[in-house]
Amino acid sequence: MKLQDLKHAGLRKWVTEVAELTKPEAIVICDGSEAHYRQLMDEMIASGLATPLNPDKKPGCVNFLSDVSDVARVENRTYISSAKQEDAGPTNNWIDPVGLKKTLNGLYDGSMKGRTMYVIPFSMGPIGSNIAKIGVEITDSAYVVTNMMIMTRVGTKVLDVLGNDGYYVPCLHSVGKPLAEGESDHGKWPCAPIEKKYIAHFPETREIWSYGSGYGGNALLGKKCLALRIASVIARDEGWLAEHMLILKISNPEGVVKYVTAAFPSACGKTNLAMLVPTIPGWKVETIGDDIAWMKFGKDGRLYAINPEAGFFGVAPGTSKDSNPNALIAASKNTIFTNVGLTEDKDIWWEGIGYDAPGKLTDWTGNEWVQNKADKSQKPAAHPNARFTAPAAQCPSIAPEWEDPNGVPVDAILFGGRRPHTIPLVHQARDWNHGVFLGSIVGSEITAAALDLKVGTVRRDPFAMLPFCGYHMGEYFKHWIKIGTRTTVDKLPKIFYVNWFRKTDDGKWLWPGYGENSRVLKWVFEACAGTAKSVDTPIGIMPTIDAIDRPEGVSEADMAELLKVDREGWLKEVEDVRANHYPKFGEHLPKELSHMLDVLESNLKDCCGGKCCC
Ligand code: GTP
Ligand code: SPV
Ligand code: MN
Repeated sequence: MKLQDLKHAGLRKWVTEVAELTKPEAIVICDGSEAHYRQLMDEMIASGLATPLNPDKKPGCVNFLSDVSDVARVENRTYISSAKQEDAGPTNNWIDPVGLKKTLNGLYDGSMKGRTMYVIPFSMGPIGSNIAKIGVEITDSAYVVTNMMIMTRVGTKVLDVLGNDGYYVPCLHSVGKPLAEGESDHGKWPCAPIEKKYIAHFPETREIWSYGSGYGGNALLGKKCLALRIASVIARDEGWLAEHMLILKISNPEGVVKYVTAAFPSACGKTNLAMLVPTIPGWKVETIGDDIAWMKFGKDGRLYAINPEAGFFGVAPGTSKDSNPNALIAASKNTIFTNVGLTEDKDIWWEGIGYDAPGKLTDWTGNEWVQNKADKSQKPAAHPNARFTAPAAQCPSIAPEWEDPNGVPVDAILFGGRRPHTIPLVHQARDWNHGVFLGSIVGSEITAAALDLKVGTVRRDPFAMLPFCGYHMGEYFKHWIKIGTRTTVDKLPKIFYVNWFRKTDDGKWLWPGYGENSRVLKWVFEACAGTAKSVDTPIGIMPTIDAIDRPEGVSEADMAELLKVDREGWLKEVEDVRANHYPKFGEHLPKELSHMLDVLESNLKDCCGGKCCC
């Protein structure tokens, strides 16, 4: 398809203007066909950017090795460029849009020289459904095109829905590495240095301009940029929620179904929970989505969730037959791997895959690597944020209704993060506003999913949306409070706070996690059904000590520790939220939340005066 064949005059004009600025060698409109996918993959294999994997072991799969500066999202180069700085709020980087566009126009000038410019029409959500949002990404990266073809719905069908004048979110992307006459990438991942990377969002005009990075959330612009940062602004205006949440379906042995969404920060277990294989007999978990949920009210006054994506961009390390067999099967064919280790016979390997590295590997930096388990400081073969891009339809646990444009009715919302201490295995909010409070104070140890942060330190990551909220976080809290007033209490999802990541003093996991998390989901299910054994505590509603069956290896004392109200730890939380977290939001902090903080503090202080269970 040629540029002239684009029926949509506005789109044709935008593509023409971008081409004039970026000066590509050719323009290709992506039709979304398998033939185009194959052609692009063959080109990238021929140029040495992609390594084809062993067709007997991983048919249709490739591995890419990225640049060291391009292995994860870069939060300090990500901008919410609203007209007023106040509207971006205290948690986002802000640059005045006029200045930023000037800088970026300078960088985009000639940035696609020697490269093909691809135009990707894509739909977040099933094509043509009334909840879907259309975007068009212009990019000079074939890696981005092929990943977008897995992660979203791409092609001429989207252009048909767009018609002559339909609305789309323009998403501009360049890797920022123009090629001189006759120059090629020579198998080297193209990108710009960190200080030239910009992941820019213009919330008022609903535009995304990304420059200099080819990786994941920085470059696949339908995902974090559109479906979260821009969509959160649209959701605020239209009265719904765009969230960093998995969506799962859980059925009890009698076949009763509940739907659960869960917001955990990056690399904190969403994909794993979404694909969980229960260890308790008769229970079943199926997957609707693993990263993003759009939740809107249905006519019946309940919140319905849809997964706007079509694939999984999942963390590879730690994924094994034991921890997440469904992800391994989903990624066993037609999958793009990025930054994993490769065996001599061109199979994948990564830390935590469940078996030792078979012989010599090529690590993610392209060097020979031989496992040395005695050397605790050995660098990993796979980058800790190595990823697989796999079609959702290939996942054995995918629920039949995963593409239902009406979404699924949400019974429970979980918040969580990596907290080695203080936060119990599970507790339940007393009501919606208490749940919003719990979401607002979520903290988590930083993971390798962001390049520029210190791994392991705890930071507040409200609603797991710290890097993904497109406007003032205090206003976002208010939006959540408001959502709770839009329906009757009985129709609202129940809210829970979970923590799979408690550690003992000698650094061991106190809870085995993964499939064993089904025991906690069962209690959540029962709490929604009104049959859970629970007790009121200063921090909220908690399971009684015998309410959750203990998995092997968890003693009664461990369980008591996991379900304890750590009064001193919580008082420190209160102090930190009061001194360091909430003050950031100033006048934008909803009074309901400061009230909840006061209630929590007085509950904790009074707890020996009656209510206490600790
Ligand atoms: P993003 O794609 O970055 O949003 O990550 P995610 O939230 O989907 O996290 P994912 O499920 O990919 O898990 C990230 C890492 O946490 C992997 O290395 C997992 O093995 C590990 N993990 C997931 N669930 C558990 C758990 O229950 N317990 C423990 N200890 N580790 C877990
Ligand atoms: C995350 O970091 O939360 C991810 C990976 O899901 S990325 O698409 O790179 O944002
Ligand atoms: Mn994510």
